[in-house]
Amino acid sequence: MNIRTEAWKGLRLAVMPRQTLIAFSRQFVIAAAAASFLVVMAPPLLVPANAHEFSAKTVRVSHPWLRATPPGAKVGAAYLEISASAEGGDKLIGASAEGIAGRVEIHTHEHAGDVMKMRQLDALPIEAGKSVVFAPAGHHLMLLDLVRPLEEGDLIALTLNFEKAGAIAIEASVEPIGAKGPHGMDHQPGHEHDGHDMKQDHKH
Ligand SMILES: [Cu+2]
Repeated sequence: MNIRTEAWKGLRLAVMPRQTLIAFSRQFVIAAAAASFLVVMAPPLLVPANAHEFSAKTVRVSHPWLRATPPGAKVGAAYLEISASAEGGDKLIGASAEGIAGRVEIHTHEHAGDVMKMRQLDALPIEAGKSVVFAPAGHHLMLLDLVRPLEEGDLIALTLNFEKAGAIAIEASVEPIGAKGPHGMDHQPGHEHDGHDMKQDHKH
């Protein structure tokens, strides 16, 4: 190898990177375009933002869970948080648990004198920029006519129906009997503690 050849190689190397860079940036532009296309093409419904969030339009459902039920129990309850972005509110108009429960109702707990009673709600508005927490002793989704017991560790498919966002399919984890929150937490995330704790009673 003589010095001239080495110098020529050096020159070629000095020129090469620029062409490579141009080729590379062209590829990058194509990749970026493809990526943005994928984002645009992603289905707007049923996209879990992460394992415990599900959203459509302005609505987001977070940390859904249910309590395990004893053998033979015909009712169960699901808890979660529903929030609406600042862009617009929505209204929960119904829910279902295909293959799990005959029907699902939206319930709330209310003081009636000294006792707390469950009351069915036809619908529940979620205001823009606000969230509604479903938690033990408060709002809950009541699963009626359970086909089988809810067993700890199961994942249960539920569908929430919203006036504007339409159907949002979610998966809720089954937590132990007596659990007060998902994943071993002592409360529903987003829930403001009101200090009172009532006996869980889902008899109608
Ligand atoms: Cu209830």
